[in-house]
Amino acid sequence: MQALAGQTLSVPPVWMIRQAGRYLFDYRELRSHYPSFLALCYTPEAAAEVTLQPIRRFGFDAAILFSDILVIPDALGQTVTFAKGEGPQLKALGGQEDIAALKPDRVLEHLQPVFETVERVRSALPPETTLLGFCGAPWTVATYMVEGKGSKDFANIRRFAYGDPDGFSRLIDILVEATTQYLLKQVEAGAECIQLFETWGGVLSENGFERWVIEPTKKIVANLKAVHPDLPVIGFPRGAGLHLIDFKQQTGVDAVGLDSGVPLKWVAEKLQPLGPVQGNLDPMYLITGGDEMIDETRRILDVLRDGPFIFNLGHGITPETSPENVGKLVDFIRNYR
Ligand code: 1CP
Repeated sequence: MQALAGQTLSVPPVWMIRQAGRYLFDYRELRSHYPSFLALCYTPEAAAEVTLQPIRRFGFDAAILFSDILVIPDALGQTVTFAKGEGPQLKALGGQEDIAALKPDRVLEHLQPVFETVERVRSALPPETTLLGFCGAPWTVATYMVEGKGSKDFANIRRFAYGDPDGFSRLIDILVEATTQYLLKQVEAGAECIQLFETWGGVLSENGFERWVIEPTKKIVANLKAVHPDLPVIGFPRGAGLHLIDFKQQTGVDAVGLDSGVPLKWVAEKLQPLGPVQGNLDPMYLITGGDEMIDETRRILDVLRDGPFIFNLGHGITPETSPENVGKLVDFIRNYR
């Protein structure tokens, strides 16, 4: 919370995207008792336990709620399944009738178990550990709703957004509203900071990024801050490149998450003076381990620790990650001067 408020700390705080999950034996064991991934997400006692596992093991400075960005389409009535080894599957939205059939009114009721998870985690966490709530940003969530699954070229959604912007904006407006309501409830339940994951922001044209990433994010941030002026919001527009400056300045987010490709000298000169940054170790270094992982971590710390900074990965931990390397990384960060 201090780093998010703009303080430069001698030891930067650290947490990791996907820190809870498949690389931990304890997670796989617990997961095996649930019929589906979403069933686990909607069982507060279990989801709280998964959130806490990496905190107990590694002592991260922040816990991230265990859930998924795709609970929003699920709550809107577009059934989501996670087939084993294949990632998410949704019945792709076919047109305006499908958008009109979404059910924004039932979102909060459907997601009630998530709020209970947040309450349970907050009361179990040490007071010095920040609890992060999160949500997918509208564009990224819409990619799954329109493509029906993860995509390589995002052809269907780009055709929709570029060819019928007014029709597409109806979907984005529904997502802005649902996301706002959902995040406000997370905060009410005990989330102290919110991260917005814009994983697929980098596939858009310049105008597309402005209209479908910056504009909706700006609305959500304004909606949240209207109720909670001091709530810190982290935006993570993966692949945004040179858009990062506009993203920071125009959306009103407090901090910006960096993917592993962003040049750090540029960040230190142009972006970090505008506010805290978070990132950006390539998660593959958690698999290589060794001197390579430590050298790369030192490089990141050396460039970014003279300003407000939160250590993180540039993308999510992969299932093959060795928990031992995660422990070594955290030790190195905590002891490096
Ligand atoms: O048990 C399993 O097999 C499920 C694997 C899994 C897990 C552990 C999925 C399916 N989601 C999650 C948890 C998750 N997802 C968290 C929990 C908290 C934590 O970080 O520890 C978070 C924050 C997410 C966010 C998420 N889900 C994003 C944004 C972040 C990112 O990695 O870019 C995205 C794109 C998703 C969609 C999703 N959910 C699951 C998968 C396999 C995917 C990706 C599909 C694809 O690549 O398109």
